[in-house]
Amino acid sequence: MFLKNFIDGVLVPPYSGVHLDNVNPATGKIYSYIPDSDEHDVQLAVEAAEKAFPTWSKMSIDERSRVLMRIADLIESKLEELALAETIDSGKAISTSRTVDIPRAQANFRFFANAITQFGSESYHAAGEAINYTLRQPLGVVGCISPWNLPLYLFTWKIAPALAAGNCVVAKPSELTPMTAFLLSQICIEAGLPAGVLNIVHGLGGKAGQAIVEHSRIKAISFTGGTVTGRKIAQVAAPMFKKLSLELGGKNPNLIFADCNFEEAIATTIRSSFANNGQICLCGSRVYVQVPIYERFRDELIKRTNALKTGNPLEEQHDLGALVSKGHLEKVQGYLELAKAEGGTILCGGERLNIGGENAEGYFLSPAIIEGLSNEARCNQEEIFGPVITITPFDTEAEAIELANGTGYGLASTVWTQDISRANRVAEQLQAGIVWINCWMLRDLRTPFGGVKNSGVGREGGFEALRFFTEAKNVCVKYG
Ligand code: TXE
Repeated sequence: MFLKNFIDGVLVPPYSGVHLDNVNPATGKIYSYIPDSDEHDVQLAVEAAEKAFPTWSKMSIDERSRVLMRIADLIESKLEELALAETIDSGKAISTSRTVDIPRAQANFRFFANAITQFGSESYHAAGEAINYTLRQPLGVVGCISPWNLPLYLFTWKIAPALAAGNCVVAKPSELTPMTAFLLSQICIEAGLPAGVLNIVHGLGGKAGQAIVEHSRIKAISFTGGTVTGRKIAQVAAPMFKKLSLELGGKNPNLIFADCNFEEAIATTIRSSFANNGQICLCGSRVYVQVPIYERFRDELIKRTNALKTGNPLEEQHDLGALVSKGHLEKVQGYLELAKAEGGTILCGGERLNIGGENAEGYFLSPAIIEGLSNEARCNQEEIFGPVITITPFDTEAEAIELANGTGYGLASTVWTQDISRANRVAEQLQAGIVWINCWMLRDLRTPFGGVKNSGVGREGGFEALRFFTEAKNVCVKYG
C-alpha cells in the first residue's frame, strides 16, 4: 500500500515520486510505503493553507467547532480500524491502542471543539479614562510535527487546538508511524473539513520536517520529539521569530516514600515504567524508594515485571509489544550494555525476545530493571525511552528531592506518600512541569502540559494551547 500526502483537500503522491519503506516492528517486514516528501510538497501545502485561511479563520466558532466534532465522531466510530492500524504501525499492544491512543485522539478533537467556544480574553478598565481589551487572533499557517510513540494521540493533540483557534495547518507525523495520520486525512475528507485547512505531508524529519520549520510563511512550530531534534528546530526557528512550543524528552523520577500505599504505588509503578514499552515521555524511568521499604518494593517490582507478557501486539493478552524500530531497539540495548559497564546490575529482563512464527524478526525486548547505578551514570541521566528503569534507595526527603532534580530534564514526576504536607512540600520543590501525587497519567485536558529544563519550552493543553496558537493584540480605547 502506498500512502499519500493530504494537500488542498486531496490525497496526492509526493512531488519527488519517491517512497520510503514502512516497517511493521512486530514482524520486521515492510508492509507499506510512505511519501518521501521535500520542500516542494511543503510549499504546495503552505499555499493551500494560505488559500484556506481567510475563510476558515472567519468562520463562526460554532461552525468550526461542529466540523471538529464531526472529526471526533468519525475517529470514535472507526476506533477498531484505527487501533489496529496504530498497533501494526508502531508495535504497541492492541489494548493500549484501543484504550489509550485512539480514545484520546477522539477526545483531543472533542475537547478543543468545545474549548474554543469558551475561550475568552482579558480586558482592563481604568475608570473614567480608558478600556483595554485583547483580541486573540489566529496566527495564519502553523506547523505541527509529532513523534512515533503515541502517533495519532500526539498528532491530534497539536492539530486540534491549532484548527480550533482558526489557523490552517501543515503537519508531519513521524516517518516511523505514518498510518493513522494517513487515515486521519481520509476522515477529514469524510467530515467535510474545507480543502487546505489541514495539510499532512509525510516524510523524513531532516527533509520534510526541516522544510516546514524553515518555511518563512509558517508562523509557529509545535513540536514533540527528542531533545536533540528540539534544539535543532529552535536553532532554525528562533532567528525567524516563530512561536515555538517544544515538548521534549524526560527522565522522570518516581519518589516512593515508606508511608505510601504500597499496593497502589507498586501497581502504578509497573504501569508508569512499562506502559507502551516505556515509550511515553511521561514514563517514570528512575524509581527512588525510601530505605525502610526498599527491598520489599524492589522484590515485588521484579516479580510483577517478570509476570508482564511481551508478545504479538495484536493479541489482547500481551502487555508489551515490539519496540518501534530496529534502530530504537539497538539504542535501548546499547543502554543496557552501558548500564553494566557503569557498574549496574540488571535485576531482570533486558533480553531480545524471539516470539517465533511471523514475529520471529520483531523488535521485542523483555522489560528490565537496573540497580546499583549512581545518579550521575548516563543511564540515570539520558532518556532511554524503552522498557528499562533504574531503581535506587534514598533516606531522607531532602535526598529524594536532590536525586529527582539531579538531571537535565524536567518533564514529570510522581510522589508516593500518605502524608499530605510532605506531598505538597515535595511537589513545590520538584523541577518538573507536571507532578502526580499518588497517581500517574491521570490527565485532565484543561491543565497546562509541558516541561522545564531540557524537557522543552511552552505549554500545551487547555487554554494554554489556544493561547499558543493565537496572537494577542491589545486595543486601548480612550473614553471620549
Ligand atoms: O525522534 P525525533 P527520534 C526521544 C527518545 C528517542 C529520541 C529520538 O529518547 O529515542 O527522542 O527519537 C521529526 N526538523 N523521543 O529520532 O527525531 C521526525 O520526523 C524537523 C522523545 O525518533 O525527535 C518526527 O516527526 N522535524 C519523545 C519528529 O521530528 C524533524 C518522542 C520526532 O522525531 C527533524 C519521540 C528536523 N531536523 C522521541 N528531525 C517524547 N518526549 O515524547 C526529525 N524531525
